[in-house]
Amino acid sequence: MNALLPDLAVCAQEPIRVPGAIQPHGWMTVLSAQGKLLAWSANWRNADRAGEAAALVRDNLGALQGGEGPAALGRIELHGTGLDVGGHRNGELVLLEFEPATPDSGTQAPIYSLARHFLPQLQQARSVQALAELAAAEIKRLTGFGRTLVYRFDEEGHGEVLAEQIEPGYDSYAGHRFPASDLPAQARELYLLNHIRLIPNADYEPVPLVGADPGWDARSLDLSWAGLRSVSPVHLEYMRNMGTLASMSVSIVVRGRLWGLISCHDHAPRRLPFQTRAACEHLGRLLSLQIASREDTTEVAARLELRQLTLQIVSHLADGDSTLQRMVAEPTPLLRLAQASGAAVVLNEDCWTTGDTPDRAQIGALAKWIAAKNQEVWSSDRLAEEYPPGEAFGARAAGVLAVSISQVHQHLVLWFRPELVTTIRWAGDPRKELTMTGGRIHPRKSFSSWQQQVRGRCAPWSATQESAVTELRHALIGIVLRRAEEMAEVAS
Ligand code: BLA
Repeated sequence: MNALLPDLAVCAQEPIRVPGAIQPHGWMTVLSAQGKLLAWSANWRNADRAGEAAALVRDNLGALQGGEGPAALGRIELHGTGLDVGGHRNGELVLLEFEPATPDSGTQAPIYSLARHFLPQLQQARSVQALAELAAAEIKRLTGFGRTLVYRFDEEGHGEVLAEQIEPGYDSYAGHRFPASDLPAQARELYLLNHIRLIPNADYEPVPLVGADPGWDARSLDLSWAGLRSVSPVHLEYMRNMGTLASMSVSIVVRGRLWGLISCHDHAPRRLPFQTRAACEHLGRLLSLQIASREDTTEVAARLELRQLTLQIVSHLADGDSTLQRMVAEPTPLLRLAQASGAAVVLNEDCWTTGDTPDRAQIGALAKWIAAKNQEVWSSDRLAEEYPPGEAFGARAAGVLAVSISQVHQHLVLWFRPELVTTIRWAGDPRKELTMTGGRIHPRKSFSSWQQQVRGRCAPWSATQESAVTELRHALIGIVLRRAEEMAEVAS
């Protein structure tokens, strides 16, 4: 965003899966597949303790599958202290995680309330927005965090806050945008795999892992699935700058993509028992499925409508012996197909228009420029950035969608959309994203609202609209070919 700032790609280089350390709210013991003690966290009293703790769950390890998150292995009593145990396999290794035991919630277990109350509510919600609001409220109820947010990533990776629940004393981020660089690429990749992380206290000292073999490299141990994994120091600083001591985030994964996150904050440290975390992870999965289903329904309805409009346009043309310029004589379906405010049919040097468009000479020049790209479909929601003469079109045509219907001739249909001036409310000025001191990167310090006005763009052309005009293109080519054959027959 600014040449003076260091390259953000630096952020993506931090090897967050192998920090060689854990957070101090628990203990870790690492065993070989044969049950031999290989490594432990330095906060055990000594190696014997780490081994004793592991021995108490040894009989349960058979249930652990590889490639999955931690499973609950029950509760142990170690020298008078109750510990909840989770474990997972990672290749040849077994990683055991121990946390101070919390009272058992029995049939009040949070997972039951999800099935009984939350899922039926989700199923009744009609929009993605309504789903997000329900999820923000439910996760707040389950966890008691002071602020819970549901945010969605846009095409550029920025996070847009859709729903929020806050307690008094918490700043509101509702409607704000968080820059993509807050969450670098390797973290997004990890969060696609492991759907939940909890940082009970951002002010912690990491606890190193030590090996039975003094030559063992703690940074060789993959902690991708470990709940206790020590997190990036840059992110811890980010949390402290935000006034957040505890945080949890849950991935929203739709069709294999990281769609967004549920993010929870608290001014004070906060721990959550394993059962609550499992319920939150489950909530994330329910939400993800419901979002996918709402998006599919919307998509199917949109496709159906666009197909009907395409038929309307084509049947009108196929009726008489009219040529393509007849399309502008019945502008309603043509404009609705692309949700445009103007359209033009260009056949070589000739041009017919309807609605708000640049003038004919301008369209002619633009058509020539687009035709030279030799693409079947081309679009831009910020035309003047790519085609400087487009500056002169002003607010009435900030974006264009074009289909080319001949490889030989300059035959195009173009749709225009007016400028849509939008205001983005950033949670902190993204140009002050990060600073570098003493070779170390620091995240931004301020999260206060900063407004950016975006000009010169139209509403983005959707993939559904692009595929609708592609379909129209095929139909038009069919009509043109049939005409040519008929002409040939008449001539012969
Ligand atoms: C991680 N960044 C994160 C996480 C969140 C955010 C949620 C996941 C960890 C967690 O659950 O707390 C960002 N937090 C947000 C956003 C919102 C929020 C967008 O509440 C919006 C509501 N961060 C920076 C810069 C760098 C950076 C400049 O700001 C890099 C130089 C790095 N953020 C960074 C890294 C992680 C991260 C490396 C991964 C932390 C880990 O899992 O180890």
